[in-house]
Amino acid sequence: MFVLAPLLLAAATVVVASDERLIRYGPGVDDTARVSEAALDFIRTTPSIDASHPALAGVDPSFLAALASRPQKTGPGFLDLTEVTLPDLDGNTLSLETPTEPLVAFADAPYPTPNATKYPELASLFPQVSAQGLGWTIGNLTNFTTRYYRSTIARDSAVWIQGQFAASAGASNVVFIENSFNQPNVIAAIPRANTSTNNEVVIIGAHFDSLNQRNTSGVAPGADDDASGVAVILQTLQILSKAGFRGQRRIEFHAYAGEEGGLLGSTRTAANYSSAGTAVRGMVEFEMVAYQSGTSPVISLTTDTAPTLQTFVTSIIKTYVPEVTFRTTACGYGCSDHDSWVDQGYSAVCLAEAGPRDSTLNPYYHTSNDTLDKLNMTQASYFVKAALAFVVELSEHAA
Ligand SMILES: *[C@@H]1O[C@H](CO)[C@@H](O)[C@H](O)[C@H]1NC(C)=O
Ligand SMILES: *[C@@H]1O[C@H](CO)[C@@H](O)[C@H](O)[C@H]1NC(C)=O
Ligand SMILES: *[C@@H]1O[C@H](CO)[C@@H](O)[C@H](O)[C@H]1NC(C)=O
Ligand SMILES: *[C@@H]1O[C@H](CO)[C@@H](O)[C@H](O)[C@H]1NC(C)=O
Ligand SMILES: *[C@@H]1O[C@H](CO)[C@@H](O)[C@H](O)[C@H]1NC(C)=O
Ligand SMILES: *[C@@H]1O[C@H](CO)[C@@H](O)[C@H](O)[C@H]1NC(C)=O
Ligand SMILES: *[C@@H]1O[C@H](CO)[C@@H](O)[C@H](O)[C@H]1NC(C)=O
Ligand SMILES: CC(=O)N[C@H]1CO[C@H](CO)[C@@H](O)[C@@H]1O
Ligand SMILES: [Zn+2]
Repeated sequence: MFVLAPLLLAAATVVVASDERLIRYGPGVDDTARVSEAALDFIRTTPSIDASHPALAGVDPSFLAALASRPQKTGPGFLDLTEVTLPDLDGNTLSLETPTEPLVAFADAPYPTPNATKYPELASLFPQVSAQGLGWTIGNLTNFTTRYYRSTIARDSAVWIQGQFAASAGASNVVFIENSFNQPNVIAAIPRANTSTNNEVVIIGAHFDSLNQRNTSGVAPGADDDASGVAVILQTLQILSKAGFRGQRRIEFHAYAGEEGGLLGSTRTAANYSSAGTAVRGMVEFEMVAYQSGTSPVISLTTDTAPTLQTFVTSIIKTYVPEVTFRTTACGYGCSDHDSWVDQGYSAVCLAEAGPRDSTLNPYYHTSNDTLDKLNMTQASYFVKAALAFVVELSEHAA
């Protein structure tokens, strides 16, 4: 069983005032802070933090020092755990667990060695990867003026994704996990073939909210960040559903809300799974996958988390996606939704077009110019191959 990391967890009662948020900014026991909404709004919308700015008066200096140490702010750089402390629609509150030792002992589950001979169906699934289909999804998602999690239309894009998921997976296999703001997480599943074999879940995810960092009320197309990741998980679902694929493990496709606010939707989802005792075999986040700065495709793997899963995913890409240049990159704490899973002791990694320090990173992200015309769907299509290989290898035979 590869359930939870061997961490000593102690439940803690957490009370958060209505004008403050509970932040975790690093893996250590004491790496938490209570920060006012106003100061957090400033932090969320400021690419480079100057700790002496008046808007940051009174903010925990260790939190500010941690933010300043990030390579460059791509993701929020912290986890906002406040969502976890809020009741769900049924009035149940998730238990917020505070680690009693540093969160360095990631679930280090053993993984198999990828073997293309053992999964011959992948060779027939790969030709169905469609660059055009990815562009269609990104085009439709960028058609929402914004997908900012606090906008008045924040829910519309979730409903659109629900419709797309349901068209492939069937409506009964799609659920919302509601958040305190008007943008739920959307989750689709391909149930396992045989309910008596393995109750672990294989997850691929991406966030569907977008951010215009200069003006949160402004246009925020978020084509690369992260409609591109949503397009990858949606197409993976479409291809597997069309083929009638069923593995020994359940496969889930997670579209997260409010990532730009502090991994809000994924912290709540991961805490929900942890509270329910759900075992996760492995989780991969797809975060900005369609911008190609050179003439050839690149896949970058983040190196901050889950060493054995990193080795497995590296090997998946080298085995099944030899067309790409493979790179590794440090992402920094709180850089995307996979960190919400790591925070709950699960094995999770992130795939992207580039790391936050790389000059090849999309220069348009978090602006009104993060649009489809800047992207290359051939580059994005290699991530669908990686996603297909990842979920088939980990679900089909339950090894
Ligand atoms: C957790 O997931 C279950 C099942 O999907 C759902 O009923 C419940 O509302 C979720 N809890 C929260 C806090 O979202
Ligand atoms: C790969 O899978 C094939 C078919 O299941 C098997 O015969 C072969 O021994 C496997 N190779 C390795 C290196 O495990
Ligand atoms: C965007 O929306 C407009 C108006 O509804 C529609 O005509 C167009 O086809 C859409 N474009 C994409 C790429 O979805
Ligand atoms: C389900 O798996 C169990 C354990 O491997 C096996 O005994 C059983 O025959 C399987 N059932 C079906 C319907 O495949
Ligand atoms: C932000 O964008 C909105 C909507 O386009 C606009 O009305 C507002 O003036 C902008 N605010 C700033 C400060 O540019
Ligand atoms: C898109 O990327 C592929 C390789 O991934 C390259 O062959 C192609 O020329 C690129 N297209 C454009 C329009 O840059
Ligand atoms: C978007 O691109 C246009 C045209 O290149 C440029 O004038 C504008 O400053 C850019 N806006 C942002 C927010 O980057
Ligand atoms: C469901 C949906 O909104 N689909 C639209 C996606 O974009 C195309 C145009 O590219 C429209 O024709 C679809 O109606
Ligand atoms: Zn993102």
